[in-house]
Amino acid sequence: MVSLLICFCFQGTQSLIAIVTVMSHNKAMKALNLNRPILYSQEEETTVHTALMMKNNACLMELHLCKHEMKNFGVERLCDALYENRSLRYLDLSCNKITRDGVKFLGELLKRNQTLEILDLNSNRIEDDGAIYLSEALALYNRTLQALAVVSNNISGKGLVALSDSMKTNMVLSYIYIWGNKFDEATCVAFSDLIENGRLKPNCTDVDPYEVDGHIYLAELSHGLKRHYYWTPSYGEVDNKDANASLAIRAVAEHL
Ligand SMILES: *[C@@H]1O[C@H](CO)[C@@H](O)[C@H](O)[C@H]1NC(C)=O
Ligand SMILES: *[C@@H]1O[C@H](CO)[C@@H](O)[C@H](O)[C@H]1NC(C)=O
Ligand SMILES: *[C@@H]1O[C@H](CO)[C@@H](O)[C@H](O)[C@H]1NC(C)=O
Ligand SMILES: *[C@@H]1O[C@H](CO)[C@@H](O)[C@H](O)[C@H]1NC(C)=O
Ligand SMILES: CC(=O)N[C@H]1CO[C@H](CO)[C@@H](O)[C@@H]1O
Ligand SMILES: CC(=O)N[C@H]1CO[C@H](CO)[C@@H](O)[C@@H]1O
Repeated sequence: MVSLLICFCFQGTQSLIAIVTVMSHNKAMKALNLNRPILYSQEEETTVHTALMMKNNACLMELHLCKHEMKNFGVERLCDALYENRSLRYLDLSCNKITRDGVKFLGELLKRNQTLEILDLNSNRIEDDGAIYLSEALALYNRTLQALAVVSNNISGKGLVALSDSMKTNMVLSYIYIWGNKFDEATCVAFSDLIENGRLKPNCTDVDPYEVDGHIYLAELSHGLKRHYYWTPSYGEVDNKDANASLAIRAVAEHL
């Protein structure tokens, strides 16, 4: 079985659609990086085509769709395709335009299907309501998601505390990245508690609690989800092994 890595970082819409069409019937590729295409349209065509591809593709485990100008319409199409799909483990939707309405579909996906292990929503705008949808899915239904990143999503204490609460009932979610949101004292205390009682390992998040005059604050740590990309140069073993999506998944699983 051969896994290939593609990084078509600067594809235009047409060539991206062509790639995605070819991928529909590809049986070997385990991971696909379509980050940062040059888009000339606001119609979310690339997302719609990628969603169609995912309906047919039965082997892709890792999909990166960073900076696709994806909005709620696109997320809905993608989730529609993924409800039925059982192979995708790592979905990267960072740097898009997903709001709380789009996150509803992802929450539904987490409730209905149980294959996703890593979900990257960094730099969208899911806000408190979006965080709460995700928290509900994670707290009540489960249980495959191991890593969630919601860095820079304009989430305030309400949403962040809901996420921390979901980690008390969901024992599988082990990596959570929250920097760049609006931390209030309740957030700082909630995450400090998770870390203190061992539920959240200090190296599985991007915040580090500290105390000044009886108040808890969170400082930023450089850890992030990106180091789980299987092609990340700092991921030491890439030289010895074929680029391999399961490496990324394995890397997460091994650190539980
Ligand atoms: C979720 O996981 C918990 C424990 O891991 C289990 O008790 C519960 O039945 C699961 N719920 C669903 C909907 O899978
Ligand atoms: C962030 O969320 C608040 C509501 O909590 C809203 O008033 C504000 O406009 C949002 N900011 C951005 C940049 O979207
Ligand atoms: C996290 O720290 C533990 C020890 O506390 C270590 O065993 C583990 O390998 C570390 N994981 C990562 C991802 O660095
Ligand atoms: C992919 O990675 C897994 C886990 O390290 C390994 O067992 C497998 O042999 C690798 N496959 C390829 C084609 O390198
Ligand atoms: C692995 C897997 O289950 N892939 C499915 C993805 O979705 C299509 C369409 O629903 C299925 O045919 C594949 O089997
Ligand atoms: C593993 C799993 O939860 N599969 C579910 C994915 O979604 C379809 C459609 O809702 C269900 O039929 C599967 O049971």
